[in-house]
Amino acid sequence: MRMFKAHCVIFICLATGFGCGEPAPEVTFLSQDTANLSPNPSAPSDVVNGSDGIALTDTSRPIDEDTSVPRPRDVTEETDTRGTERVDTAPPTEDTENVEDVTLLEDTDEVLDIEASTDTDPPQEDTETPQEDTDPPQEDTGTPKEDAETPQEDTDTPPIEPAPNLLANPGFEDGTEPWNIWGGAQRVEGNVNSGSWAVQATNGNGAEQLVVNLEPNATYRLTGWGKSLANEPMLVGVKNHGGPQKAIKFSGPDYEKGTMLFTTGFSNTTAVIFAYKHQGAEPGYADDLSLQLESLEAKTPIWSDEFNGDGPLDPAKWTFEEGFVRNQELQWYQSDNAFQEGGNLVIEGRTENKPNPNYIPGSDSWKTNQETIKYSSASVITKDLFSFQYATVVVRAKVTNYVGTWPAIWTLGVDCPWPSRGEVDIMENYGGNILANFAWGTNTKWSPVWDSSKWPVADFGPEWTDSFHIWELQWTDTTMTILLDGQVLNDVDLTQTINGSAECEGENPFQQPHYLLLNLALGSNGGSVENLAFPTQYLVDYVRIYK
Ligand SMILES: [Ca+2]
Ligand SMILES: [Ca+2]
Ligand SMILES: [Ca+2]
Repeated sequence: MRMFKAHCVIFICLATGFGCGEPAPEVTFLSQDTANLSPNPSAPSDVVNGSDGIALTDTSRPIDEDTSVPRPRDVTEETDTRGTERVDTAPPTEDTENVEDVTLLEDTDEVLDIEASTDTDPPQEDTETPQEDTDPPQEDTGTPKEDAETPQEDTDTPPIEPAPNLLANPGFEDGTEPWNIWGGAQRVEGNVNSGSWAVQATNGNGAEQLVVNLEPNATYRLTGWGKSLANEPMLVGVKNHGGPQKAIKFSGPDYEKGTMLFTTGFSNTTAVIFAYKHQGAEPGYADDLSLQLESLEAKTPIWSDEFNGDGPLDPAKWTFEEGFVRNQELQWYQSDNAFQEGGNLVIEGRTENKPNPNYIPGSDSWKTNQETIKYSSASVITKDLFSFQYATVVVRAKVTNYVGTWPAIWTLGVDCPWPSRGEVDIMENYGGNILANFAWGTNTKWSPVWDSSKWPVADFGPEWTDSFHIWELQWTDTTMTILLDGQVLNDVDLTQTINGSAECEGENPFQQPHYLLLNLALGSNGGSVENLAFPTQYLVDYVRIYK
C-alpha cells in the first residue's frame, strides 16, 4: 500500500504538470479504507494492490482456456472436514473505540496522498447532476426581460426554501455534542467564521459527526468554512456514506467557503461528516458546516431483473454458459440449473451421472477427457444481450459459503482476451472468504494484475451467511468501487488499469462495456465437494443496474 501511494502521487504530479499543493478549497476523493470505521466488515486480511504487480494466488480466475490450471486452493484441511457446515464458525471481531481514531488517521492519510491524482479531475457527483449545479432556478426568474413578458410566472413561482441543515451544532456554538472531537483537536474560542466558537485541528486529529436517517441513492451537498495556518490543508469531508471518501481542502490562512456533492450508496442511510487536519505544527480551523439534501434518486435504473417470476429465466435478459468452461471446475454448466423460485434466481449445484457429449478418449484437455459428468450447475450471463459502462450494479444475494462451492457476481469486458478484457469480481465466496477483485492485463499472456481484497466471512458475524446481502459496484470513468452492505471492500484508480504488452496493449479494459455473470462453481478454488450436501443453492434476489 505504501508503495502504491507514493507511486500514485509521483505519477500524477509528473503527468499533469500540476504541483501537489494547489490552493484551497478543492474537492478531493479518496481511495479505499473508509469501510474500516464501521463494525463490519472488519479490516481486510489481505490486500494486494494492483500496481505492485503481486498476484494473490487464490483469487485468479483463468478464463476460457483449456490449458488453464486452477490456482492453489485456499481451503484448509480444517474447513474440508466440516463438510457442508458453513465456514463461518469463528467469533466476530469486535471493533474498539480506539480503533476509530487510528483508522481515521489512516483514512485521511489516504485522502492526502491521493489528492494530487484527483485535483485535476472534476468531481463525479457534480458531473452527474450538472443541471443542479449550473441552473439555479431562481436565476432564471430574475431575468428582467422574462419578467416583463411573463410577469404572472414570477408570482406563481414559490420561494425556494433551502433544504434544512442535517448537522447538529454545525457552528460549534452549543458545546461539543454531537461532535466527536478527538486526538487533540479542540473546540476553541476565536478563529471563528461566525459566532464565538470553531473547531481547531492540528496534527492528525479533528472532529466528526455521524448523521443518520439519510436517503440511500441520494445526492447531498456538504458546505463548510475552513482555513489552515500551516502548509497542510484543513479538510471538511464525508466518509462511510457508501462511496469513496471525499473532502474539501482549505489551504489558505483566511476562512473560505467550500462546497461539494456526494451520493449515498444503495444500502447507506448514514454518513460521517468530518473536519480533519492531517499534519503540520500550525492549526487549521473549520466552522459553519452544513449538510443538505440536494436530490433524490441520484442514479436512475437502466436494467434490472427482480427474479420474481416462476421457472425459466427471461431469455431476453440472460443466456447461459454451457459445459465444462474454466478452472477445471467440477461442474457441467447447463441452463436447467438456473430458475426463478420464491422471488429469487436459484442457481443449483447438483450431482449428475451422465456421459460427457464431448468425450474424446485419451484427450489432453480436461474438458474432453472426462467420460462422465458428475456434477452440474449454472452460469447465467448477459453476454450479447446487455452490457454497460460507467454504471452502478446492485445485487442482493445469499451466498453459499460451503466448502466445495464458489459462487460469484462478476463482469468481463466485451473486447480483448482475458485478462486484458478486464475482470471485476464484485463478489467471490470460497475458502470462508468474501473477495472483491479487479484484474487487467500485463506483459505476459494469461497473467493478470490483481487488485484484490479478501474478507473472512467469520468476521461478519455468525448470522451473516444465513442472510441476503447487497453488493454494489460503483463504476465511473475514474474509479471502480466495490461495496458490501454499504461498506467499501475494494476500489481501483482507473489511471492504473492499463494493459501491458501481451494483448490490447495500452488499452484500459475498464473504459469499455462489460457484461455480467452470476455463477456457482463447484470444486477448484471452492475446495473439495466430498462432504458437500447436494443440491446446494446460491440465491439472487435481484440485479439492478443504474446510470
Ligand atoms: Ca462558530
Ligand atoms: Ca484496490
Ligand atoms: Ca426478487
